[in-house]
Amino acid sequence: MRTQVAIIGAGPAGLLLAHLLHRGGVDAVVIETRSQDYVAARIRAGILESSSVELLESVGLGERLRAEGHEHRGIYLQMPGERHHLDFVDLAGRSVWVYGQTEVQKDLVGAGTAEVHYEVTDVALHDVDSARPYVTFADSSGAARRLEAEVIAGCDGSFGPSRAAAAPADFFERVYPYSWLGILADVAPSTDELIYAWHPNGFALHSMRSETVSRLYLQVPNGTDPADWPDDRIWGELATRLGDGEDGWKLTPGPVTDKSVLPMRSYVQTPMRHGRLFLAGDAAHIVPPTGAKGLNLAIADVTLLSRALVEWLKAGDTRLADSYSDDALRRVWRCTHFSWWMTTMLHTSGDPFDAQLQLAQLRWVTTSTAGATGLAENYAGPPIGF
Ligand code: FAS
Ligand code: PHB
Repeated sequence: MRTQVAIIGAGPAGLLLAHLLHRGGVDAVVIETRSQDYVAARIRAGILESSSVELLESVGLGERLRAEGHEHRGIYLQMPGERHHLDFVDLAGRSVWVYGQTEVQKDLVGAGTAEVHYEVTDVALHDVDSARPYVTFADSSGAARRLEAEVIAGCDGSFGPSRAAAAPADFFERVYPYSWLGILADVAPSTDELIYAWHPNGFALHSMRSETVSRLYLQVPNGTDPADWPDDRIWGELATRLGDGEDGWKLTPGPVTDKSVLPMRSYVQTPMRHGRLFLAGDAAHIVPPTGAKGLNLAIADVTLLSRALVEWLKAGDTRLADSYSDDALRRVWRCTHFSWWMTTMLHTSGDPFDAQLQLAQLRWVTTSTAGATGLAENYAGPPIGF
């Protein structure tokens, strides 16, 4: 098999890259270990920055988003006895959109612009330092295949082979001493916009997917078994941490349809390129989801990468390809810092000094325009390619 760009991974980074390259007249082939149904059903991110929405709209992927997504002006920050609204549009001139990653994935598959080989195995990258890199794998029938390309894009997330193939590289990692227990529930959200709550028992987040589906999270110790958290225990703890009963506010429970535990860590691998192998999305970096950045960073990476590869493979101009890693890492580090800051500000450690520092930060960002603007600018996100 031969193509111009071999893309490993059919998550949002891989599929969006294939879509953008198709629009730029560059051929690509995507290979994916999981089945199409499995990838489509994975429950992941829920928030799109304005710049992500504008990008998706600009390439014909915005119709359902605009029709079914929900624009939010901001978020609530909560401490025991007080809830403050931060209006990102007033503070930073930008909103965010609630539109699940599963929906983005559905729109990307629906675009029909990517050639994807699902359920492949034994994927290996070869000669990434040469002018003729290639990927070997077994296709879904078990037949050995060789995909020759001019460039390989590693969009295979945190457990794919591209990270190692991009070595030698520097990597930076921070593992947090807590995880998130996340639920999906068939119940209307009890809030109009997201609530991020600090509580002595631990962090809680009330998000949503639609008018009838809520998405909520609880800080839990690492290694928590979801089986130890029956639905009524989850709803009880969410009610406590989110301030059920305060100022007449009620958290309405409902049937839980999905329950999972997500460990929290920050990871950045630099550079995001090695020879003719380019990394994008979770293959290059992981952020704790407190800043709602993971999916948006993947979108920003492949927007830059697609422009670089079109310039290179269509016009022979390698300047954007040569600066891709530095260009992408500016946003990656900005978002890595913000995700770390939101995480360490909102998750309790049991240390009373930490707790006072966290409350002082929260009081600052909820009472000072300067503090609130800083949070708003980062949460709503910088323009792509800043
Ligand atoms: P992805 O991991 O989505 O896609 C990588 C793809 O590569 C996968 O389909 C995988 O099967 C495939 N792959 C792996 N190895 C391969 C191989 N050897 N060969 C071929 N294919 C291979 N972000 C948020 O903003 N908010 C959230 O609430 C949130 N929740 C999350 C929950 C979980 C459990 C996880 C893991 C992540 C979550 N994220 C969240 C982050 C998430 O949204 C990612 O940022 C986003 O999926 C990044 O997209 P990709 O880079 O495409 O990586
Ligand atoms: C979600 O809706 O899944 C979500 C929203 C905001 C976050 C993390 C997850 O910070």
